[in-house]
Amino acid sequence: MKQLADIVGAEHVLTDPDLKASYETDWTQRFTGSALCVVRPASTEEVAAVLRACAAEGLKVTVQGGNTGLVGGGVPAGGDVLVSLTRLSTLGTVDPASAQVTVGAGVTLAALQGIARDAGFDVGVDLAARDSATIGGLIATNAGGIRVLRYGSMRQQVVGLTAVLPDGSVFSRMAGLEKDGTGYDLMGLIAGSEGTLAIVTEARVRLVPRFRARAVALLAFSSTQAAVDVLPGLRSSLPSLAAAELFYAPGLALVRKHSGLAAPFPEEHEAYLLVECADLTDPTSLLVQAVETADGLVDARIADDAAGQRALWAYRETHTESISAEGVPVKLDVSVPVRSLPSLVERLAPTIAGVAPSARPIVFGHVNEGNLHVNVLDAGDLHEEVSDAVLRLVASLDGSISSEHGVGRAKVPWLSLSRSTVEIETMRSIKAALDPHGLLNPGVLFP
Ligand code: 2HG
Ligand code: ZN
Repeated sequence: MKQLADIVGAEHVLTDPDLKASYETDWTQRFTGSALCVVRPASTEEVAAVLRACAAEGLKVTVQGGNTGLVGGGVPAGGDVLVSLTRLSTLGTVDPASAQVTVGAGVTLAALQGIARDAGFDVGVDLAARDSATIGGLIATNAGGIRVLRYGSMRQQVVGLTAVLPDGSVFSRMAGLEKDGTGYDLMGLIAGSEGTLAIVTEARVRLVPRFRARAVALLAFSSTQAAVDVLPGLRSSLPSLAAAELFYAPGLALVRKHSGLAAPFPEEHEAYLLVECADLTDPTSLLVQAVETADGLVDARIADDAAGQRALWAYRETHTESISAEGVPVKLDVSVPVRSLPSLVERLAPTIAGVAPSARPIVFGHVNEGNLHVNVLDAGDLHEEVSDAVLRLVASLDGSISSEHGVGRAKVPWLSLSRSTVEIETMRSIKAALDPHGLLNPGVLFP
């Protein structure tokens, strides 16, 4: 501990239980672990020195960004050193020539969006936890969110990375080369490795154009199939399509209960699709036209002003907090090929009722990626059973047990439903090559 204090300063090594507490539990309250101490380095060099000191003492390390993860990946395993990266908060200056910017791992997504927008750009990734989620965590988990349809996940936004390997050596490729054909894609490998291979300390992020002109529509359908069926038409007629988010009547009811929002339509409908177009010129008339010609719609609302758009987004973006206000849910994040989405949704309720009859599933997600967030309230002590039943159903539809939240500690028992033995062994070989002593993020990813 003395050695860690020498590296980061005594005030940044927290051992007092009260001071450690907020780092030891995730915000959903589902995962808790006791850290030996919380260390808050402020530079790549300090992270490297902390890792060397921990390795010398045989201490394991868990890495944490904004602590907004949903699979327990950033919560201490117990008896390990928790390295919090929020002090790595350097904001670079946007380089307009390359449309890139360099930022520290502890910078929040909202702060990055702020400097990008001030310079006439934007960030390709966006998600509801933007005010707390950090760039390092977004990269480590290859976060997705609401813009994947247009710009891909976080991995696609990374053009440069500095990361500290478990032995304290530093990997740094920060030139921001858009083309680089020299061997393995190590940045792509570290992105999405959930802190099991290296600690990301700094990134060069590719920016996207800032589209100020927006139009948002909330579309109502009588089935998931109808909502899925309009997507190809929207995609082909709306080049400015930037988001397509799905939710259902039970989720909307919960959101309204906790937010006090008015009902969006005079009648309740089975499924809702929130779509957003973003462009240089006002996309409203194109969106109106696409909506008017779409088949299977039972109602629609379009907002062309910022306040109206925020109000429509609130129906979707307050799902997570409204669910948490009801209790601690079983939280699953799955994806299936889009054509199988209606079948998944149809089979979810009976599958869950089969193992937990009084459970209340709340489902929403990102339709373009076939990505459903399955939150199950009132599962009592049947969390494992519910997870197992849903994840097996997903696997039977060729889906993934974790679409965008990562495997963390929560999904480890089910990894083999999504990854073959050959794939898991290959991942283990990579882990053994980079982290032979299993120092980083013990218990995350691997069974
Ligand atoms: C979202 O899409 C996030 O809002 C959170 O991925 C999902 O709370 C969830 O299950
Ligand atoms: Zn999501």
